[in-house]
Amino acid sequence: MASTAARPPLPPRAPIVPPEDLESFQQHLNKSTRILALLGAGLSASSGLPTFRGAGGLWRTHEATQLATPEAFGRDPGLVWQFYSYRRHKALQAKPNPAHYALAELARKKDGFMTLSQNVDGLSPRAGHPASQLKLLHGSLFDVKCSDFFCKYTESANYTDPIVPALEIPTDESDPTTISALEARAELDISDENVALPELRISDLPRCPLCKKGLLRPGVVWFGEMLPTGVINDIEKWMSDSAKIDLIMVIGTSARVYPAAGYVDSARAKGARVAVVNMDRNDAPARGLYNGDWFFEGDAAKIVPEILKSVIGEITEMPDAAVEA
Ligand code: BJW
Repeated sequence: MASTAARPPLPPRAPIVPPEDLESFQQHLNKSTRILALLGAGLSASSGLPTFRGAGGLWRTHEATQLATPEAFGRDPGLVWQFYSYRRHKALQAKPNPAHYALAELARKKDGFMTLSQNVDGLSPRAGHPASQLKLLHGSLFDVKCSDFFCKYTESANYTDPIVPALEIPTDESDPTTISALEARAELDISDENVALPELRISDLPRCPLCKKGLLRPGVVWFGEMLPTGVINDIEKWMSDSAKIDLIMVIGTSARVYPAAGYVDSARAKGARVAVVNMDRNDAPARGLYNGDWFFEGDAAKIVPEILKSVIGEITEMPDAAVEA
């Protein structure tokens, strides 16, 4: 028979951010009208998506950043497509976490809040972040475009997974534990280098439907490529709309990639105080932190909803603005 004795009370939970930092940050947030956020891969880490550098930064035997170049695509488009096809698949399986929802809610509560995201995973749009307050600096995994310089074909919101049959995650039909291709797809992780990948022929890869000549490529910004002109212009306009910026939150990014990282300095030059949310205390912006800045150490998915609570209230379970089939 179950005991009826009362359980001893649980010890109080340690606060996830130091109360004095939380209080001073929230006082500043509450009165801020012009706010920026610079987002990076750490924001989506607790949604199960790997980051680029440090732990999780390897894909099979390749550095993720080495695959994100036009040269890598030119050399081995099959390998680069396998990398991006895997990332599209993982991003479609992932769900936005409380930090994505909290930032979307902050955008609804404060007109003067603008988010600059380096992420290409589609989780902020799926959390309902207002599009007019979200600038995707590095494009999207779900945009594709022709790799031929002279062809201007682009396509957005392409969620076909895999984008062509040859990029299907391989399943071993001879393995009796493989009950169905669907189940195997969920279990197999092609980032594991022990999973054999099929040899791809160029003719297996997605081809441009317009010029019929060039290969399609992911609509993301690779090293050495320009960020989308419209996005850069919108940000410059937002920056010059007022002489002052009150706050920039730098969330889950190593802040090492330019021009994105440069927005921290631009905001500071307009008076912004800087609040960093990161798992790693060494990953402060390149020019360091100043008096009056904040560093919130830990998982963005837990910290962001906590520090924004004074404006957005409690984040409850929200619907996923689902990707159309
Ligand atoms: C957590 C967490 C948790 C973990 N909670 N936190 C000036 C100086 C020097 C160099 C340059 C310069 N200007 C330009 C350059 C060159 C280059 C560059 O910046 N190089 C640097 C590496 C030095 N920049 C470019 O080439 C850019 N283009 C350009 O400038 O064009 C100019 C031009 C003009 C005219 C003609 C032609 C060109 C383009 C940069 C494009 C970057 N692209 C990528 C790939 C996108 C596609 C894809 O996703 O595959 O963008 S690279 C990769 O890095 C990706 C990311 O968006 C970006 C930033 O990475 P991020 O998000 O910061 O991730 P990580 O892994 O680095 O950090 C994760 C962080 O999270 C860590 O701090 C963790 O601790 C933390 N974390 N878990 C909180 N749970």
